[in-house]
Amino acid sequence: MTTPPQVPPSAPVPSLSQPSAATTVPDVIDLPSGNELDASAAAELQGAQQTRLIVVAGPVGAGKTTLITTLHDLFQTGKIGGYAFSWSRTLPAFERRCHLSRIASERSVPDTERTKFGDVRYLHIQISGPELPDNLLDLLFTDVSGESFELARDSIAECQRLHFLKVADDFLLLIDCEKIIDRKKRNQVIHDATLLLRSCLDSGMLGASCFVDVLWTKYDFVAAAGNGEHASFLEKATQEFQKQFSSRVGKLSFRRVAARPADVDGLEFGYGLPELLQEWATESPRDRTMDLLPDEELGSRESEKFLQRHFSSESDSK
Ligand SMILES: Nc1nc2c(ncn2[C@@H]2O[C@H](COP(=O)(O)OP(=O)(O)OP(=O)(O)O)[C@@H](O)[C@H]2O)c(=O)[nH]1
Ligand SMILES: [Mg+2]
Repeated sequence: MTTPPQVPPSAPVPSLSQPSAATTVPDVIDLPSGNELDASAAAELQGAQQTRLIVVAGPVGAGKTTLITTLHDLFQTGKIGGYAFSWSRTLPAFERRCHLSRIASERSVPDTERTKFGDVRYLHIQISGPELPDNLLDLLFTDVSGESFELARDSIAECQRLHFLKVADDFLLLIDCEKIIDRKKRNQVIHDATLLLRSCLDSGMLGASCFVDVLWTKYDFVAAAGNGEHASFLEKATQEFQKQFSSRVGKLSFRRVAARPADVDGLEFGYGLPELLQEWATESPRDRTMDLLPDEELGSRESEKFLQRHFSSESDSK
């Protein structure tokens, strides 16, 4: 039988919010559960430190969850570029999402579990590196099912339900190259991605300073097809995006990404992700606080009341 750790009454209690004077100090250490964060917990985290919110958007199966979990996996083996993993508030949540891709799950082909349709969840990674303010940067990623974005693409009202868009620093628009190499599907895929970005902007949900990265995900499919036709199709689509959106967002970039590529020459695991991380670490769309809680979800907890009081004047003036 293991003995519970003895904690002196004066030991600090790791917590995202400061305990009030009336709070009694518990006799066990209150370790974070490590579950993914809901909007309220994400707001508390943001209250504690400056955090960059990265919205990972795209239709079902585009590779959103795999992109985030691959970052976590890459950090298991060392630095990415010059940046080291510092800590995560959501480690077990990462591990659960990585499970199907691991040998332990006894699958012949690595896979990612479909994200369930429902509320937004957030995954957190703190990185450290010499160029960062205080040598640290907190990254908060949304993990939302593709259905939510498909609804938002087709309806401004549905788009307005995705309240986290309002405080996004980065909007990653994932476009699935497995579909791009299918000549019957590819025009529709580009059209759908254009509609989603337009819906987010026309609804006023995505700010004009937000950085938008169009990610050609599963790029291994284009690389494996090996003919220049797909690459020139992507080039034309890039020009079309630039024409429509470059003046409407803070920055518009395009990247080839293969978070978990099949065996294709020249494409390593996490292809394209170090460059993304470098961008987050070195360029910032704005300096501001964010309020992740939609007004109707502001509850009665003290931390939520604090956030409401603290940020309401700022959001009123937007
Ligand atoms: N070949 C290849 N497959 C990938 C890559 N990235 C992801 N996949 C696969 O694509 C499938 C869908 O990936 P997910 O990350 O679950 O996609 P998602 O966008 O989160 O999907 P929803 O949660 O359903 O919206 C999984 O089977 C992944 O293994 C890649 O770079 N190359
Ligand atoms: Mg997912």
